[in-house]
Amino acid sequence: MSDCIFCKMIDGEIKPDIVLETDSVLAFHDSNPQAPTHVLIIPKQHIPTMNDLEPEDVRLMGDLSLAARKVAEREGVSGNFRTTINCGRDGGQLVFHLHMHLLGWPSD
Ligand code: D5M
Repeated sequence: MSDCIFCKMIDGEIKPDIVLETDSVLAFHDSNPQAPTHVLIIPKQHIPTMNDLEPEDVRLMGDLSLAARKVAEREGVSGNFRTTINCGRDGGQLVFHLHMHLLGWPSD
């Protein structure tokens, strides 16, 4: 999608602060952090929202979850994080390329 900011990151046109990259997933620091650690984990495939998921995307959603685990480890928040996927404008979604927020806090 040529006008999608997250696709531009995947294509290298915009350079995010990357935490993790795999064949199917990119993870980078959110530009407007809502917690000490705030990382977005996105599929490289352009899927606008959760409402657009198809049965063949099950593996990809698993990839997102495994990436979240690795991101939490890398960021040192394995014991203290949560993930959220906003769906639709009234669900708080601003960027229409499916993404998982990982919000994490350091241990005491
Ligand atoms: O979350 C969209 C998120 O995308 C929001 O937390 C800001 C983040 N964002 C937007 N542009 C950028 C860039 N350029 N770098 C990093 N993070 C960005 P949503 O769930 O759609 O409300």
